[in-house]
Amino acid sequence: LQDEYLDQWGKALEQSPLANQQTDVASLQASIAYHMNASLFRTQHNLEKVAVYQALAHSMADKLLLDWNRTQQRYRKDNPKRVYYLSMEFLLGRALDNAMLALHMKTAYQEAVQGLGFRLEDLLEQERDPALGNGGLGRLAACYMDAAAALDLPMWGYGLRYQYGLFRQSVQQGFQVEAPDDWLMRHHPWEFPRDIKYDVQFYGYVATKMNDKGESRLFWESDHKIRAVAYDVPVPGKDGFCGNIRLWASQPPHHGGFDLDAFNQGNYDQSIASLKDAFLLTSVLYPNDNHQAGKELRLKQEYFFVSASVQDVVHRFKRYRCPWSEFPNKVAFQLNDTHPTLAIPELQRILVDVEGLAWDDAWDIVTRTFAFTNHTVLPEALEKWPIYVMEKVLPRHMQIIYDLNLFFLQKVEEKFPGDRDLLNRVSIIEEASPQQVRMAFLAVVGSHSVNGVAALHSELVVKELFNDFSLYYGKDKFINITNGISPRRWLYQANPGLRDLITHTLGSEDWVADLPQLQKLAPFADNLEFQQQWMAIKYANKVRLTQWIRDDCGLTVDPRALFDIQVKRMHEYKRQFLNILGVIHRYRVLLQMSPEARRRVPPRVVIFGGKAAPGYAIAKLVIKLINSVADVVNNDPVIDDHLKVVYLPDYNVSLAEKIVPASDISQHISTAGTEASGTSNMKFVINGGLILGTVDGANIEIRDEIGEDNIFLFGTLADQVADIRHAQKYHGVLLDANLQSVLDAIQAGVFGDASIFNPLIDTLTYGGDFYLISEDFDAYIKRQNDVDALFLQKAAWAAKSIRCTAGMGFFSSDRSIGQYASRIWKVDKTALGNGSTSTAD
Ligand code: B1H
Repeated sequence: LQDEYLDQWGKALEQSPLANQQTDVASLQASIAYHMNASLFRTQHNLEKVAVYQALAHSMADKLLLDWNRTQQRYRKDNPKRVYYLSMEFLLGRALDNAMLALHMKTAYQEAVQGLGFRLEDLLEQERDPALGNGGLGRLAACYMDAAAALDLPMWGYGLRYQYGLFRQSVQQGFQVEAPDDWLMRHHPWEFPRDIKYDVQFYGYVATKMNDKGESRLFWESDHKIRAVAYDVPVPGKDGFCGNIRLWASQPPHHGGFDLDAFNQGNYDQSIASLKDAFLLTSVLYPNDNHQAGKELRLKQEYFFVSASVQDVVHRFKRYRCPWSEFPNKVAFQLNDTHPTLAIPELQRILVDVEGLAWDDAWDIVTRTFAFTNHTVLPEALEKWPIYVMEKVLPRHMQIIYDLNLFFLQKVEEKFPGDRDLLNRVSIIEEASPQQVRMAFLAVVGSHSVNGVAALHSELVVKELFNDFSLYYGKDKFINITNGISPRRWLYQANPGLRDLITHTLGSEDWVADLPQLQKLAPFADNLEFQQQWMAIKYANKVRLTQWIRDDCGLTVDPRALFDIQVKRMHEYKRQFLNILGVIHRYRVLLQMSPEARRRVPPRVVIFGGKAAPGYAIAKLVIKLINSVADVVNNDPVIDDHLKVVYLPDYNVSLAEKIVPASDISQHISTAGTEASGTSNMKFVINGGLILGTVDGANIEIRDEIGEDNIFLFGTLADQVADIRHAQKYHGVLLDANLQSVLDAIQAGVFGDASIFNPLIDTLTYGGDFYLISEDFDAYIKRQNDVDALFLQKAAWAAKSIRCTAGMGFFSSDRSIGQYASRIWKVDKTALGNGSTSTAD
C-alpha cells in the first residue's frame, strides 16, 4: 500500500471505537451490550449467563486485540531475533479473569456487570477451560508464554488446535469414566482464525529432479496433503504488550475436501473421504502423560505441527531478504521435549531440497537455531519411532536422519576411534527389532543446547540419559534451567486475599514482577497479628474449597481440619498409591484409639484429584481404591470428622486455581529420581502451603530456598534407588509390617470386593516393588505424624507457612524465561522494550 493510504488507515483506526475504548463503567456496559447485540446477535430479553459471559469476553478481547496488533506491528518493523516455543501442549486455563487482571480492568468490569444484573464470579465460571495439554509439561508452556508476555520478549508459541482437549473425567461406582472434551462446541471468543495456510504432505516417494540452477536435488512428492490453518491466541502481557500463540488446525487441502466427481457417481463415502482424514488429524490430544503410545496418527500430528510452524517461520524470515546465514541470528526454536523434534530434519530438508543450500551449511544453520528441553528420564516416556513407520509416513525425513546419523557417527569415531560399543550406544538409530529412531538423540545432535528442568533432573540427564553425548560434546552443551510458575496466575489471580495482604505489607504490587521481594515477608513470620491475618486468608480459601467439595462430591467437610492434598496426573511413579495406603493405615490406627486419644489427633481431610490415561489400568485402579476407601471411611460413625477422604473429579487448571490456595499440606512424593521437576509443588508453597515430599525434582531446590525446617522431606535418595531395586531382584521384597496389615485389610474385603485390587497389590510383590512404596512406607508414616504434631502448634505452623511464601522468589517463570533468554536464545530481554536486540549473554 502507498504511504498516503497507510496514513489514512492509521487515521481511520484512531477514529474507530477500538482505539477509543473508555474504561469507565458506563462505557464498559455499552461495550458489553454492543457485543450482545452485534457479535452474538442476541438481545437482553433472552439472557443466559453464558451469553453474558461471551459478550463480556468479546468486550475484553477488543482491548487485547489492539495491544496484539501494536505489539506484532512493532516486531514486524524492528525485526528482532524471535523465539519460537514449539510445544504439542499448551494448558492455558481460562482466559477472561487473566486478561482482566493483566489490563487492570477487573474492578471496573465487576461493577459494570453488577449494574447489568450479574455477578462477575458466576460469569467467569461459564468459560470452558481449554485443556490442550496433559499436565505439567503443557502448563509449563502456558506459564512460559505468560512470562514472555510480561517481559516483552518476542516469543511466539506454536502448537496444535485440538478439536477435543484432554478428556473430561467423571467417577461412576468409583471408577474413572472418560468423555470427550468438546470445548469448541460453544463459541470461544479467545482465538482468532487467520487467513494463513500451509499444505503439509505425508507418504509419497522421493525422486531426483533438476532445480532452477540445473543441480540435481532430491524431492519429496506426495498426493496426500492436509492443509494447516492458523488460529491465534493472544497472551496478555504488561503495559500494552500482548504475545501470541499460533495453533494449527487441519483442513482438507482443496475444494473443502469435497470430491464432486465421486459424489456424482454416487460414491458418497468417497466424496468426503479427504474431509474425514483432515478432521481426524487434529481432532484429539493424546491423553498420555509421561508415556509414549507410539501411534502413527500421533507421528502425523507431530509432523503436521512442525511442518506448518517451520514453513511459517521461514516465510517470515524471507520477508526481510536476509542471507540464510543470518537465520540463527533471527530465529531460535525451543523444543518442548522431543515431540517437535521432527522440526530438525524438516528445516534441514527445506534448506537443502527446497532452498538449495549445501548440506553442511544447512546443518550449521539448523544446529545454531535449535535448543532442546528434556522433561523426563522415564524410559516409557522416551519417544522412539519404528523405522518402517517413518519410512512410510515421512520417506525423505528418514533419509535425512540416516545421513545425519552417518555424519555424526563418523565424527564420534574420529574423536573416539575404534569404540564400536560407543557408536552403538549413541546412534540415532536403535538396532532393535524393529529398528527405531531415538528422538531424544536426534534432538541432542540437532541442538546447540540441551537442558533439564530442575537441578537433580539435569544431573540425571547428563549422567544417565546423555552421558556419552556429554563426553563427546563437552559439558557446556548440557545445562539446567529450573522450572518456574507464573506468579500472576498462581498467586495474584488464584489467591486475591493473600495477594492483597502481601501488597499491603510490602507497600506496592512491584513484587509480582520482581518475585524475590517476597523475602520481605520473612520478618513478619513470628508476628502474631500478621500470623492471624495470614491464617484467616488460608481459612477463607479452605471454606471456598469446602463449597466446591459439597457441590462436586456431595460431601461436607470441616474447614478447620488439616487439608492434605495430592492433585496431579495419576501415575505409578507419583505414588498416589503410597498416599492412599497411608490413609488406610491412619484409619486403622484411629479405630484402635480411645476416643480421648483420637481427639488429640488433628482431624484431616485428604483430597485427591487427577486423571489417569485411559489405557493405564493400574493408575485407574488406584482411583477406584481411593474411592472405595472414601466410601468406608467417610461413613464410619466411629471416625466421624477425624478423617475424610475426597476424590475431586475432572481436575484441571481452573479447579487447581481453587484447590492450591486451600492446602495446609500438599504431597509430592514421587520415587526419588523420577519426577523431573514438578511445578504444582511451587504453586502450593508460594500460597503458604507446606509440603510433604521426597528428595526429588524441584522439591530439593524449594528446600534450599525456604529452608530445611519449613518442608517435610522423607524417603530414599535418588542415588540409592538402583541398589535397592537390584537387591529386591535377588532377595524379593520384604514388606514393611504396617504396610502388610494395610494390604491384609484390603484383601479381607474391608473396602469392598478385594479381588479387583489384586493387580494393584501385585505391583508391590511380584517382580519387585519398583517404585519403592514398601521401602519408603515407614518414613512416610513418621513424617505424617510430624505434620500432625506441628498442626497442633498454630503459631509455629503459621510462621512456617509465611516463610514458605517468603522464600519462593526464585520460582517465578520470569526468572526461568530470563535464563532461557540469556543462556540459550541470546536475546536480551532488557534491551527489547525499545525494539532492539542484543546477542550478548
Ligand atoms: C513431563 C512429560 C510428558 N515430563 C510425554 N514429560 C508426553 C511426556 O504426550 N506425551 O507423550 C506428555 C508429557 N511431562 C513433566 O514436565 C514432568 O513429569 C514434570 O516433572 C515437570 O515438572 C513437567 C514440566 O517440566
